Amino acid sequence: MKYKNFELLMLLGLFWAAIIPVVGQKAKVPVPVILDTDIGPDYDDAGAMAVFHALADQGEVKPLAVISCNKHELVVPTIDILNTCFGRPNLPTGAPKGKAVNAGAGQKWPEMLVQKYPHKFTTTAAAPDAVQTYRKVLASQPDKSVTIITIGFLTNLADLLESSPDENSKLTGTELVRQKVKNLVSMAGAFPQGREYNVYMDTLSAAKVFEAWPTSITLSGYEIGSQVRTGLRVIANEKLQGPVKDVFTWCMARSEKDRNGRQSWDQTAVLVGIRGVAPYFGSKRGHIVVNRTDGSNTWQDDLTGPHIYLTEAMPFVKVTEEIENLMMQPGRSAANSKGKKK
Ligand SMILES: [Ca+2]
Repeated sequence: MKYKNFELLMLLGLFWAAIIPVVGQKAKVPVPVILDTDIGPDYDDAGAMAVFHALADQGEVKPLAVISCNKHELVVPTIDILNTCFGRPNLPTGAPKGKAVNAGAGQKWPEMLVQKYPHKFTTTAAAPDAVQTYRKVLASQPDKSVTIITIGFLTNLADLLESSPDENSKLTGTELVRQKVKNLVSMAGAFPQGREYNVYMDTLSAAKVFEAWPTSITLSGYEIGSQVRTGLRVIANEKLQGPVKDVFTWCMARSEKDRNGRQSWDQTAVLVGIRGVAPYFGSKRGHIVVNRTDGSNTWQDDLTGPHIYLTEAMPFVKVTEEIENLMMQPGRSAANSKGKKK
């Protein structure tokens, strides 16, 4: 009897050991996200897409689409390569069809990627209209559920606000955003003031979005990502293979100023868009104000304002470590380690 009681206790112990972590864990609800990128001119977008897919693999984000805000011919092929290598080749995409920036990469790293990895889109122009993709994806989602993360120009979002009812939704663009979007997170601006690339490259779109967007906006400014230098551990990681490591290896070798890692503006926006501001950053509430003549911005403090910008909270070295860890997740696809052109 004594032995049997002991056995029973052991079984009960095992039962609780198995059940307690499940009960104690906060259930993760994946955040539905549309990512909007200019991928090419800088390679932090490649790092940001790695973070995006790593968090999707961990069940923290439900990727809805990855859309280009840049007309350069290799942007959508590059998005396609990364989505494919991370095991999500069929994510909806899109590209601007109207007036938009056309900016390639000085270091020609997208040219290197398209030579090496499979992709079905051979040009950006072959992708569907970005606004149509936004409208279709947003219309299919529950109300007030979608987070949009922009790590490029605000072109598509300005066009989306102006869009008319269509077969996807009877709502105007502004109405559709108000109904479906929970929050917009943008790597844009400099705080409390400055002149930042994603704003000044398409100033009018940025001004329009920041004035008229009908949900809250979280801004990761220039001064945040510039303190987060990633890449050294990525390129030194012998177990890691695939396009993200290739891009960082290629670009860091070609840029003296990146020898200690590349500044990681876009990764900060993806991290915050999916996991939230805390514990990584603090924030300041108010309004961003864009100067339409030169694309610079200022800031007005306002405790009831619709915008926040990120401030330092966790030491930047810890944020860097967290982001770099996510950039080194291997991804789900075998193609990630056996890149080969179709
Ligand atoms: Ca970018």
